[in-house]
Amino acid sequence: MPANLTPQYSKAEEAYRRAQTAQEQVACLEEMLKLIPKHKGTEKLQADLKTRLKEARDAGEQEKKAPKKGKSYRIPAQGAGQVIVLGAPNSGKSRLVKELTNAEPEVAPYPFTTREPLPAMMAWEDATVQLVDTPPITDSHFEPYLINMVRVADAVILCFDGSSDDAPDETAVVLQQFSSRKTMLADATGFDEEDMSIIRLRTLLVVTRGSDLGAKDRVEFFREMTPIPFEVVYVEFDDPASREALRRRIYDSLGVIRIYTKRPGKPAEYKDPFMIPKGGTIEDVASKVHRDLVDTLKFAKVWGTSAHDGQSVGRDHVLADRDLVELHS
Ligand SMILES: Nc1nc2c(ncn2[C@@H]2O[C@H](COP(=O)(O)OP(=O)(O)O)[C@@H](O)[C@H]2O)c(=O)[nH]1
Ligand SMILES: [Mg+2]
Repeated sequence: MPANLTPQYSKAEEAYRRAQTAQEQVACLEEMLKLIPKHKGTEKLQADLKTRLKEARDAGEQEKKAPKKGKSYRIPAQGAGQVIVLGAPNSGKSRLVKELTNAEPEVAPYPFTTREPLPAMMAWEDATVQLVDTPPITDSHFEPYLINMVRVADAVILCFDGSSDDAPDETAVVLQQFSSRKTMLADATGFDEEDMSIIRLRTLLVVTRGSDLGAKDRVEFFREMTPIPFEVVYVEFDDPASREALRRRIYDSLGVIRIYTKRPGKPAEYKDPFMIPKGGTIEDVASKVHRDLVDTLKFAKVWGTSAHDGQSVGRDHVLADRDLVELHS
């Protein structure tokens, strides 16, 4: 992203990434063009947006004439974020979802057990994260709906069977299936800086059967085959401590913090936090509480690590995880 883009612009861009129809895309692109700072440094991006707007308008006309066919799943995001669990057959996707949530996906030592995406909620402390189990990916088997599902998600878990010599090749195939469709499993989520048709998804590589003696070598081999800018975490699902540690890593991969709110004069209740991005501000919290609050907000009081207890701060104050905020309008 070129410098000097405003938070408002970034939000519009986020909405654009999640737009499901050409009509929604048109609305988001118009908003982005309105919000983008008009200077030399953004000229290329402005031109890019105009091209995309024209394409989206054309696609909108096509959609009206011939509605798109093919299966699509729109799984409404819930909790702190939506994480899509991907991988080759038998890489441990369903086992991961089963161990960390209350869902009961079929877990079996033969491939292609999972056919449909299955969302389930994972708890971590007082936050929840939505995990989505998916069908396996191979050279010859790829459910087209996965592309859209991944492109609107917050993050990806890529499962890698640490006990299998085939895991490096099989996992490279998963990466290729996405990269050939302009979707890169990467270190951060958002549009590619150079090319707005490419979307990048923050990815956590989860090495299942991670206590296998050859697991580290297999991951190293994979790393030599293909650049993997992801975080890597080893897990053995038969070991309760190992699988519990995975919860935190998954939550952390979302890059969010928890903010509690209280009403003036009312006691603090540290429950049902609002989730905002790391580096987020008072204004981000206000927009989550009520859309009108962003305009009417005068100041806030903060208790926690980002301020002295009860300190009055402005809307640009940067918050820390588990801060308590009192909004005054
Ligand atoms: N011991 C052990 N078995 C695992 C682990 N991860 C997956 N498995 C087993 O591997 C098989 C395939 O797992 P599954 O989750 O169904 O694979 P999927 O095809 O990716 O959904 C099942 O028998 C799982 O119990 C692990 O960390 N440790
Ligand atoms: Mg499965």
